[in-house]
Amino acid sequence: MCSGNKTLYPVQNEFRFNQLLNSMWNFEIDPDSIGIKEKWYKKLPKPESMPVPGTFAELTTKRDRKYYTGDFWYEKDVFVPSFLKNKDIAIRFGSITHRAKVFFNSVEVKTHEGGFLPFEADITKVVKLGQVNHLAILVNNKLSLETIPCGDVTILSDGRKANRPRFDFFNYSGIMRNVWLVATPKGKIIDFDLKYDIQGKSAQIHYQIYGNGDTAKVELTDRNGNTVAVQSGLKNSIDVKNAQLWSPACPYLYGIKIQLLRQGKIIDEYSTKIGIRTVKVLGTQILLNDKPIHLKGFGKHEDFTILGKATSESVIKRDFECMKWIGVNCFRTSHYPYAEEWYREADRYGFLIIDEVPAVGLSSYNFIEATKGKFKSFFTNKNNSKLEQVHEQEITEMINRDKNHQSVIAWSLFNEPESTSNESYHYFKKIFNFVRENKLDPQARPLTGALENHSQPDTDRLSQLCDIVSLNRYYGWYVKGGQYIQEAKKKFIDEMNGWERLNLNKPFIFTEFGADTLASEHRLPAEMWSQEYQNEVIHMFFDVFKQYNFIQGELIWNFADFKTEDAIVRVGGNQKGIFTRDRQPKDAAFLLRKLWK
Ligand code: EVA
Repeated sequence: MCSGNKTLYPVQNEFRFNQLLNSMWNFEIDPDSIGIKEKWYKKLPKPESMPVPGTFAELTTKRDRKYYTGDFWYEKDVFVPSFLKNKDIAIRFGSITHRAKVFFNSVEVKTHEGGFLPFEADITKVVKLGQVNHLAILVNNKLSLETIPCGDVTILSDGRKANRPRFDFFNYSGIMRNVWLVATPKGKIIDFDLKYDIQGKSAQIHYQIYGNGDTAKVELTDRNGNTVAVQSGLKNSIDVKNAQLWSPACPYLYGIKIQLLRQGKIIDEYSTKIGIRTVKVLGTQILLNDKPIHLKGFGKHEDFTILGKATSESVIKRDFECMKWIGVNCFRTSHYPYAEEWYREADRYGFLIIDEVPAVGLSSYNFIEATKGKFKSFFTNKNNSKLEQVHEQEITEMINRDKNHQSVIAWSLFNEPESTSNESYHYFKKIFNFVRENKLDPQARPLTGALENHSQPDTDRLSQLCDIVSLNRYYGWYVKGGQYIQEAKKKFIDEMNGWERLNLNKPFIFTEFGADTLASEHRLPAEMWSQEYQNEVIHMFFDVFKQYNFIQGELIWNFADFKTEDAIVRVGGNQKGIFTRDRQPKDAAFLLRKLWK
């Protein structure tokens, strides 16, 4: 069982109530961090309006606001109806980037570190029922080497702070996911674990319910709402004869209703959808429901024009429609856990997810320098114990949040950290052991992490920790691009021969490969940045993939173009998308559709 924040996705029934608080809120920046001293949590002095979910960086017309770094505040009046008396009442945030202090009726009720996972602020003791209450949140978006994602802050000549991300996506911040008022009974279901066994045509669902009742009743229903099985007890198994298994080809979902009882009386209820499926690694194969599966898909981002990283169910739907059209079955939530609504919809669409913690930027070089052999150690710096603690906290919260999604098939514990030194090995050995020894995931799904180009067969130290070895490779782009693409292919094959010789007996997947491409550019012969060149790189990679039978998947970088910081290698952001930022296909989309279908 995981420790840390436990916060089930809100549901509404006889016992539970929730209300979305999304709307225009009040907002004010606090560049001199005077808000606490001047009691801004009582009332903001000069607020402007700001949408929740939303992010100021994508909405402003001013550069200093776009890159604003430091403290800022949100404020909202919340009426809490009196019919919620005798309930536990909380404000639930889908996430706040990157850290938050929550005040309710001027009382500090919660602090939370980490910008991509949900948390609840319990307001039961300070709420005024039947009245308008005051909610204020102090947010801070500074990057540091002690938190994830990693970066640092520089001071500009006019005294302003400026974030320097060590990662290649725009550092959008604020309240970018849903916010709810939630009310739950005093005696309640706090959490539940599910585990599956499949034998031929039947399956067993092993469940454990955490809560303050003395027993539970669990009902499983089929797609049409007919009862399939009923079981009782806080910990037990449900037999399912003729089980319909969940897979990308047939994402069959059952309904599960959990009722918690105390002295024979139902005190709480929680319902959701579940799919029956198993995931295992066997030798060099990844098995879904005991059958080998080849992963086809993308590394993605939460990113869209005007929205930044703000959750939009329309974007989720459009992305998944494009992914169905192109014929993929998988994506990685590079480089942070996405909003919960992505996973709920992936369960329904039948997409497999490699769920990634925001451990990006844990290195002293960036993705371009990495290919040029620059090296300076990151893990010798003295901040590592704080970093490790935050890293572990975020893994715990991620697994806890997403463990019951059938779409999630693996956990990615890092993206491109320093990976060749003793220090990095020891750091990550602790991280991987933390997950395994504490049995954070009841389903013990495979662990992985994305390795950059320094991690060659003779230098890498982290693949030994991984159940699946994931490679990010830019042959034909950062390594020997354009007219040198033949050399790139040779180097790539040399590397893969090296891994083959090592005979790790593990599945390999490619979690990144690709080329920046402007949708406006056509070139004959193909040149870098043209659509023809993106196709050439894809052909080159697929050609090599088919030569090695331990390669079990390819997730191309990236699903769509996305916003980054300004840089001389970025034209309006990263252009490696197979779709444009507004989700229209580049030529490569048609090629991939042929290759994947
Ligand atoms: C790129 N390369 O250069 C990508 C980055 C990504 O966007 C990487 O993992 O190695 C990174 O974040 O396009």
